[in-house]
Amino acid sequence: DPYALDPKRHPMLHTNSLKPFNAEPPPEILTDSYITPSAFFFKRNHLPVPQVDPASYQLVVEGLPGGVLKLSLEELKTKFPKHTVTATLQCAGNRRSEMNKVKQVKGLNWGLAAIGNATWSGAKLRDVLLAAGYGSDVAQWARHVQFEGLDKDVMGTAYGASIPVNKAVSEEGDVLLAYEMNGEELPADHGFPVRVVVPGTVGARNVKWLRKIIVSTDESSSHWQQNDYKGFSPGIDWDTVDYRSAPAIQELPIQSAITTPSDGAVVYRSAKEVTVKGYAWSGGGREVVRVDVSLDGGKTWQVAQLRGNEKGQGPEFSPPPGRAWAWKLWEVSAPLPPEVQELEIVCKAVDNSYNMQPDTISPIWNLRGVLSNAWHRVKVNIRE
Ligand code: MTE
Ligand code: MO
Repeated sequence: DPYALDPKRHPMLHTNSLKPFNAEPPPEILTDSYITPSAFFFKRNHLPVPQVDPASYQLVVEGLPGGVLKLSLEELKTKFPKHTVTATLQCAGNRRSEMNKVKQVKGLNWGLAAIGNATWSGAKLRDVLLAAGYGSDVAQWARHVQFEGLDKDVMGTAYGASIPVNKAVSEEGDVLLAYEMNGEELPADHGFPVRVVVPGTVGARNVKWLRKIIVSTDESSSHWQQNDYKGFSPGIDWDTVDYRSAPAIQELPIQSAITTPSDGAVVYRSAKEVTVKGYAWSGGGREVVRVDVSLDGGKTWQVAQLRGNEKGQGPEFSPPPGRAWAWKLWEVSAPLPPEVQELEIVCKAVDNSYNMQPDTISPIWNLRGVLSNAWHRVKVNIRE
């Protein structure tokens, strides 16, 4: 069993698949703290977790005129300044189960918790590429930076992905070769000893158990870059899909969801009030500037209170423009409307480019069930 050495996991996680391990926390845990504890952070593995000896670990950087650069873990930690970034990571398949209800899609049936927010620390990818010989001459031809993991399938093929070179080398891109998560060494499930953290970019490009970095004219040739993690029209089915016709997902669209109350929950009239909580985030460093909440299916709306970041700054805190990598948690308390037996609670977020979520799923339905970001709706029963 290639999964026999996989690490232990928290029993409260909802498991979507055991081998490989894919699991998400109960949604309400996400809004208990701004930083998602690593034990509760969703885990998305395509393959067995590789066993890595930190003493003999080597990170390989290829494709630059200076030749191949090899770095030990110690060198990565000591030769480059350590940076810390708070960034939200979301799987392209987050909220796929809602899309699945409209019409069947192919993929793990994620709920709304395939997302988490952590502080990541490590060397900047930019610094490592510069040390390896990246310069203006390379910028003339280089277009992509490819990553390869140490995790392999039965054929020996490693997990791989790539990002545009501009994102990789930009001073404002904040791409990390992270060796810490939430102030501790990376847990095995999250990529020990080194993973790429690409803030604002879909989970799939945040390659874990990083073995190799390749500066290239081309995107990664891996299955996950070429034939997966792409969006299609609702009219495309498995007979007509052409994966070459769509770009690989990189920056994710605006997203929000209600973590509590849960769908089907009961509130008592005697409580007089209902409190609604959730998360909101947008890709590409775009900042969430507003979350609207409705208790009547979208007829009337109120503006939720946004919770700022972990340093105690309130909602008035703003990250540098274009570098809003972390989510906003939000909350609304409202009196229970009289004479109704049921609430249909809805949320929708707005980012600083005024991107908004679509109101329904059908127009964004796609055969792989990715990019599921319609208004989130939960029904709640009121009991006397
Ligand atoms: N990196 C490797 N090497 N192998 C993987 O299976 N899964 C990717 C990405 N990086 C994956 C990987 C996907 S699809 C996602 S959503 C994120 O890791 C999940 O990161 P997490 O498990 O730390 O939450
Ligand atoms: Mo993912």
